This record gives sequence, C-alpha cells and structure tokens, in this order.
Amino acid sequence: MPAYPRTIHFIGLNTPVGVEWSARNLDVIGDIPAEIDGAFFRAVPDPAHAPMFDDDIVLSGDGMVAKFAIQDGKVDYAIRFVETERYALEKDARRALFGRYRNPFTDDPAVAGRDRTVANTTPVWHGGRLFMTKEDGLGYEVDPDTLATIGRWDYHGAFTSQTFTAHPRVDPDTGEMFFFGYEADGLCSTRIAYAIADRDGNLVSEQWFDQPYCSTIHDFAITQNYAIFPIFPTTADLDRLKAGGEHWAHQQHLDSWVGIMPRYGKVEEMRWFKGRPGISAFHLLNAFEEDGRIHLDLCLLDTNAFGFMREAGGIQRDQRDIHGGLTRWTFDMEKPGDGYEERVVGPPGDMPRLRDADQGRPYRAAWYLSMNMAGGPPLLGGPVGVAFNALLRIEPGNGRIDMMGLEPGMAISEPVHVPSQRPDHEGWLLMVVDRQVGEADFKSALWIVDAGAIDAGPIAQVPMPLPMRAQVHGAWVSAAQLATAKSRRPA
Ligand code: V55
Ligand code: FE
Repeated sequence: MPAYPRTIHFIGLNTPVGVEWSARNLDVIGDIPAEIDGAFFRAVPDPAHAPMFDDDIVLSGDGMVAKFAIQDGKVDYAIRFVETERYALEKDARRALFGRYRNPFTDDPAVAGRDRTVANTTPVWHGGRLFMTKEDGLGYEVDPDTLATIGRWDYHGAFTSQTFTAHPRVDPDTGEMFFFGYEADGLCSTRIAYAIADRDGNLVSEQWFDQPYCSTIHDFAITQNYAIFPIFPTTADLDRLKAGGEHWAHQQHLDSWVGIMPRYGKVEEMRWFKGRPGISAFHLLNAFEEDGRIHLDLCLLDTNAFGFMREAGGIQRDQRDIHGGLTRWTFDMEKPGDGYEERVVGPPGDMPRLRDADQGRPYRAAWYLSMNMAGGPPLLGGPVGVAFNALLRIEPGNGRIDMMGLEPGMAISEPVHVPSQRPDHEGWLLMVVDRQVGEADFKSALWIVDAGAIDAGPIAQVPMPLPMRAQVHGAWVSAAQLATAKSRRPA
C-alpha cells in the first residue's frame, strides 16, 4: 500500500484518520446548558487513500461530515465520509485515481470527466436539507440523521452552474439563501452564476456574469439590499493546468476588485470598485448598510494565506511574515467612481463567526480566530499549516476586544454560534480544541464557551476518545430546524 507523504499536510494534527465511527453519551465535564439543543456539523478533510502525488495538500482531502448531537446536556458523535462520485470510484479501486488539487489533467485516465469534488469545506443547512460543499463542484446532500450521502444537489436540474460556493449567505428575515458558483461553466472560466433559493429551498433566480479575471472567489457577502463579490488576484491558468501545474497562483502586482449589485437586481447593474494590488481575503465577516454607504468587514491579508498559491506565483514569504487585520471597507453608493475607504478594525485572524440574526445587518459583536502571543509557537497543522490558538470577541463599532488565549501546544478550530432565547445573553460558541500530548499524539475536546464571556474559558468540555482531524468550517442546526428535515418526510 503506498504511504502517505511525510509532509505537513499528512503528519501531526494532519495525520490521516479515515475512520468512520460513532459514540453515544460522551463524558461531559461541566454542564451543557439545556438551551443548546441541536447539532454541530463539521466538514473535515481526510484523505481516504494515499495521494497520487507527494505534494498533495490538505484541501484535497476527502470530505468527512461529522455531527455532535446535543440534547439535555448529553452529547453523541458520529463521522462518515461524504460518498462523492470521486470517493466511490477510489473506494472501489482501493487507491487514489484523482491527481493534484483542482487539476483534472493529472488524473488517472480511467476517471476522465468524472466528478472530482471532495465536498470538504462547509456543511450548509437550507430549506430542510443539509449539504456538504466545496467551491470546485456542486454540493452533496447528506441525511442529517444518519450522515448517509443522498447525492449531488442541483436544485432538481434548475441550477445550471457546475460549481456551488462553500460560503452561501442566508437572510435571517426572509430565509432566502444567496449564493454563487465561479468557474461556473468550466475550468479557468471567468463566468459566475449568481443565484437565490427561497426559504423552502426552491431555486428562484440564476444569472450569469463575468469577473475581471479568473480568481478564487471563496466567499461573498450580502446586505439587506446588495450582493458583494470580492475579487482578489489569485488566478487560474489553463495552460498551467494542462502542464500539470497548480490551479491557483497569487499575483502580487495585479489589482483587486469588488463587484456590488442590488441583491434582487440584474447582474448588468454590477458596479465595480478597484482595490489595492496583491491583497487577499478568504473570509468576509459581514456587510451592512448605513446612510447610503455599505460597510464590508473582512479578514484581509497583504498576500494569499496559502503557501502553495503564493509559491505558484513566485512569492517566497514565511507564513509568519504575512500581515493584515480585520478590515472595514466602506463604499459610498451615492457617489460615482470606483474608490472606497479602508480602515483596520481588529487584529489579524480568520474564521469569522457571526450570529445568524446579524447576517447582512449592523451588528454589535462577532468572533474569529487569531494568535495568542503568550501561547508559545503555534501547532503545525490545519489547511494553511499553522493552527490558530486564540479566540477573539470583537465589537468593531468601538474597538473592544476580548480574548480566550490557549496554552502552549494547543490549537483551535472554527467555532459555531448557538443563539440563546434570553435577550440579554449572547449565546454560546462550540468548537473543537486540540492539545499535543506526545510527539505525534493529540487529544481533542469539544469546548462550550459563553459567547459573551469568552475570556472565562469553557463552561463545559467533552473529551473525545479518538483522534480528530482539523475541521474547515462548521454549522449549527437547531433541533427545531432539524425537525423540518426533508429527508425524514415521505416524498
Ligand atoms: C479554502 C478551503 C478549501 C478550498 C479552497 O478556506 C479554499 C479556504 C477546504 O477546501 O478548496
Ligand atoms: Fe471558507
């Protein structure tokens, strides 16, 4: 059997696990509030087979869908592979058949033209269905009870894009989901499909437009009236792909752009704003309107966060030498021109989380991951190779920042937010925290933290009996939402 490469993508916290397992009534240290009633779904990349190429990366790992089911203070856990077409083909062959990250020209000819997405980025709940998504393909519907894969999701054929973002946005009042796919009609295409699904999960609109160049549009934002598409200069090139090279190369000297259109409008109404060259953000925290202006808060860096995308663009820079911060861009929609204002509102970090009810609206507080300077050298692992070791709560309006800093040898995955019914309570954050206990040994635990008092540390912890791999994104789905699951209803 071929061995996994001994690179950062396959050792330490990134050691492949690949075990589908479940456990009931995990030990709980402390008390989990009864209001926490529902499921924390996680997207976990985990390569089921040793890769065809030794320079393979975490982002290629087969998607696993994990679920912490929490009720009455009790916790059950389960994790299963998403049975994508790719996973099924490789499972039958008992080896990898798909080659390098998002490069089909490196695949075994036996799988030419087959679906190569790995559904490893974000669990998305909408219209009574759970999807596992990755931006290079369509989402896969998964049964929220059994975690069994139901199949690829294209809105009964109505959604014509070949791809679906891992970062759709749901309006808390209308329940509509706003989303897009880029490279929507094929590799390295500038075509983008922008779509809306109603609260029941029916596709109600799809329009296509072009971005200025083929960039990786990982996330976008909505306000109550607008849809906002950021374009950062990490570009794709078909000749490079055909030569077996990287899909993405960051271009430090190419301009960035922001496209803003009325969210219910026509793509022809898109207004393009020009930004600084070379900058990059993977995640946008939120956007909202105020007096004819739009504010967009994003986790901005002065270059691309992924080493392999920088290196493909000829940029040699250490991971710790990348600068940025939580940044607010302000667009005056009542003035002509392609400029906008920029100011830093918080320390560098990523994996921002917001209360669902604050989506697209003015908001008081949000949370994201960062580095604790007192936490020792960060653990190596996770998608970019260096794990976060601090959780921040920020009030961007007044600059207040609280921190839950971890001890040396610890790493934190992106939290989910669980709302409280009490108006004076900010709810809770649920997250997996890893601790190094030996050279290649790690212990993981689910932490429950009071969202309004993060510096107090966890109010409850659930130690996990088996190793866990780093998550990308998660989703909290309440028991009330789960009760509407379409997979449970007779057709
Ligand atoms: C990201 C994650 C991906 C990917 C591209 O967080 C970008 C950013 C887990 O897969 O393929
Ligand atoms: Fe993401």
